[in-house]
Amino acid sequence: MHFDVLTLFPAIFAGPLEESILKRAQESGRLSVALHNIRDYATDKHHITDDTPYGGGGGMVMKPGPIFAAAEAALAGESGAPVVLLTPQGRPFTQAIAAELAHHRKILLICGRYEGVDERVRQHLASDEISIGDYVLTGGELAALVIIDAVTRLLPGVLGDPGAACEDSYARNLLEGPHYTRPFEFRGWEAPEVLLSGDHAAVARWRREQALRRTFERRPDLLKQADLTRQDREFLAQLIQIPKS
Ligand code: 6GU
Repeated sequence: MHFDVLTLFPAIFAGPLEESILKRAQESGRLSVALHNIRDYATDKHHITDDTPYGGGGGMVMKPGPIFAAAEAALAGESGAPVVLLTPQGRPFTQAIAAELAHHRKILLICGRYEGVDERVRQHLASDEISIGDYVLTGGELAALVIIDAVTRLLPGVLGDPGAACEDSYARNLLEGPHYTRPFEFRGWEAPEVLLSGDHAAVARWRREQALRRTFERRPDLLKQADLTRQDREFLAQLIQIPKS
């Protein structure tokens, strides 16, 4: 997967891309990220990238010219790559969108600053607009990193365990249940016996029930989209009758 990122602040990306799984994904050739400084595409003497809004009012608006020029340089005549504008007005980012983006070979991410981007970027350059949640960030850079991270871990070979990405929360519309590791007893708090029983079917059932319980308690909205067996539904029905046990 190749990401081209258009930003006024390329240095924001250095830390997250140089650690852990994103670092290893680049080293193994599964991920590449090209950072393009929008300022380098401003043609005036002072490399100005924003201007006051037509019609007045506060704040500044990012000029269309440098963004179009940077995008055209990054795409180099290629067509078909998603051009994603990061903006709080975009569609809410989800695991399903991450999975959809992971099918592409190349993605262009445009980081807007929060005050705004000239509307012609949305209308005539972006093919998609994404928001990472209902709060306002100072710019799209952190959102771009969130998308790069969520997409990269879905690419084949990026996670050590090939099943990890489809097992996790949200892929199945269920939250994960609790995890335990050694020691068995920590400060008087014991791990659940069933996990040490060696009974794989009992462990699998317990984990499933914990995931169902946690989702029911914290995110009941997710249960509507989850793939539930008859046994799952019976367990949930029982929870509704005796909620806290
Ligand atoms: Cl993509 N950009 C900004 N500036 N704020 C956000 C966001 C994006 N997603 C949530 N808040």
